[in-house]
Amino acid sequence: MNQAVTAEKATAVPFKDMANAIRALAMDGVEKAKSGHPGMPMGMADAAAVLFTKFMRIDPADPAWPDRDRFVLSAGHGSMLIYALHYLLGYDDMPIEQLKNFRQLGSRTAGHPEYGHAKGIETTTGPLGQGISTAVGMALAERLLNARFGDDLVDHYTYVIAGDGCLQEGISHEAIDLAGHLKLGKLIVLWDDNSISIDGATSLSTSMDQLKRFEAAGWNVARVDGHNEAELTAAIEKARAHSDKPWLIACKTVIGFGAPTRAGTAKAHGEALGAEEIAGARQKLGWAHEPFVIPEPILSQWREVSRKGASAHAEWSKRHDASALAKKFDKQMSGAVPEAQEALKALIAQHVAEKPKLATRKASEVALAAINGATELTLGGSADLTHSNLTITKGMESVKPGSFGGRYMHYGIREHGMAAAMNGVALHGGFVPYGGTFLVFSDYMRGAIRLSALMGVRVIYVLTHDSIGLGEDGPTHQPVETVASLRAIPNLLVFRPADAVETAEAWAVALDSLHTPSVMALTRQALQPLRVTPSENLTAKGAYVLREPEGGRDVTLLATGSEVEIALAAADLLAAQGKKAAVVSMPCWELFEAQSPEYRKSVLGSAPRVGVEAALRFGWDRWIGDNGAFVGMAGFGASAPAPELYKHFGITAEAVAEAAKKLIG
Ligand SMILES: Cc1ncc(C[n+]2csc(CCOP(=O)(O)OP(=O)(O)O)c2C)c(N)n1
Ligand SMILES: [Mg+2]
Repeated sequence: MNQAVTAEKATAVPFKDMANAIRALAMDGVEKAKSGHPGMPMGMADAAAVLFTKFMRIDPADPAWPDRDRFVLSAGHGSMLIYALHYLLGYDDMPIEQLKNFRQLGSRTAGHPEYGHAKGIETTTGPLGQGISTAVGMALAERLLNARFGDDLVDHYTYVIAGDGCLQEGISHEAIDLAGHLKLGKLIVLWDDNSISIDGATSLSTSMDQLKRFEAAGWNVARVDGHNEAELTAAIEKARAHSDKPWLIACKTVIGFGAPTRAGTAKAHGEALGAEEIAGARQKLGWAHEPFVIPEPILSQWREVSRKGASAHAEWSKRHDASALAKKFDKQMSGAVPEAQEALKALIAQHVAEKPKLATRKASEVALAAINGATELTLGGSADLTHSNLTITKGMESVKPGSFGGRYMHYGIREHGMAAAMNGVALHGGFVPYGGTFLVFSDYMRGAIRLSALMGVRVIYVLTHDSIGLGEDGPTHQPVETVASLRAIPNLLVFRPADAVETAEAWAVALDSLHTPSVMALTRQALQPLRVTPSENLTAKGAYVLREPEGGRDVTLLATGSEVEIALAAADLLAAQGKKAAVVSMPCWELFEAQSPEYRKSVLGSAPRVGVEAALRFGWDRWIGDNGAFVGMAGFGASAPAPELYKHFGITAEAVAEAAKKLIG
């Protein structure tokens, strides 16, 4: 009976007041900050109100409930929409003070929604196009888990609000093509079809028929008046009922809806409206309340959403507790892979004993075989370079359209879409995604790699063909600046292992790094075994002394990856001439930087240093110091067999020994 009373009370608040609460908070938040984007939340307030009051299944008291619906505000500039929603829904970390401190230092209400800053923010958005593409990964993870655990445990939707900008960005094409192909039917995108972006009308720059585009990519499409509650409701209902394909619902809206002079214009996009315009909007919308004040009946009806969500959550918990799969499900969602770590330990011992000569891409494949054999949590994939990246291992089935029992993704030739999807998979939880392409093409996915790092998610990039060592494909395919540019991204571990042991160690660290993405920069060409005695995981230290000469050092040779064996050969040449060279392998600069100053000093020593890497010098001065030398690339590579290229560009043991001798004097 209580429920009936609540429901009756709920219907007492007109829908337009529910939506206007969002509009008012968005206007007021942006006005107080004198910064931000009021137009999008005002335009999409009706769609958001319909979505959240009638459909979203979330429990703000437990924002990590695994079977919650996911919501992605792909048009991240409209961040006040999500903050307003979270206040209205009653998230305990989003009191009204947070909205009053929009965009201020230390507040949760950052300029764009930031994953981890506030509960319920499923992903960081703001770089247009990333949200919708990340959502594809979330919707994929949902289907993968559903295939394993059934509707009782996993059966939720992924909703996206995307703007014109998100759909114009190239990454959206990769994402929608992938989602349409796979038939991710529980993905529902609401497009804020307001025909306005920053420069003015979208007709300035596009003639695209988005509905036809999405249809061509295998989506269901619908068109509604984005200010009409009934049309919005019917469209979302239909989309939920027909989950054969993903859905695009084009919501025709007026940007800045309600603002008397700015509505429908680019002036509503990205600045505070000003007191006069806001007063006019309040009048036009029929919203007589003070700034940041939401009357109790409206607030109470909004909070009903959370109460409904909590009871859906409770029902799910009952199903979960009664399920024979509960334990397995919890383990899957925990993301813990202790069995894989054990398997890697055994593999490393085997490598030390057997001393295989392997390309590090091959060593990575061997490591993956151990990992994938030990845990079911990994989701492999490649952007159409599976047999170059060596990312598939025995027994891995491909994920196919409408068929999600496998755990290997053919992402297609869509590097950026792959990286964003992997972010979505990691954020959703349940899988450890890794995906491959050539190292040089990491530039094609840099936007998403940067977000992996900013959000702190465990995504592992398998980037093979890591230098001129790839040979004949030539300079278009030979990275020279790429490793340096990846090292420049904060909170990203860039591994360039030197042999099979270091490669397995790098995988162990990457799997252990729950809040840091990793890059594996791997060779095409075979490398000598270097780590031939048992030891702790030395790659975890970032750099370590591989060879220490007796009686002190004349010089220290620092190298990574394929150049470590060159440094060792140079040390031999120097020894023959009575010069004492230490050799340091530096598989991961970021981890070395994190060691104690004492450890770093003990590794680097006080003798002059030579850096060796088949890449540009950029960044190396940090390690070789003012009086150091560098042997590597000075520009782009060339097309020829790899051994010739190493000679041609002077990356040889002789050249390293020569550089060392000059330093020793
Ligand atoms: C990758 C990227 N490029 C550029 C921007 C800067 N930017 C922010 S919003 C915007 C216009 C977006 O237009 P639309 O999605 O239609 O948003 P609306 O004006 O309708 O709110 C631009 C260019 C960005 N945030 N991300
Ligand atoms: Mg727009």
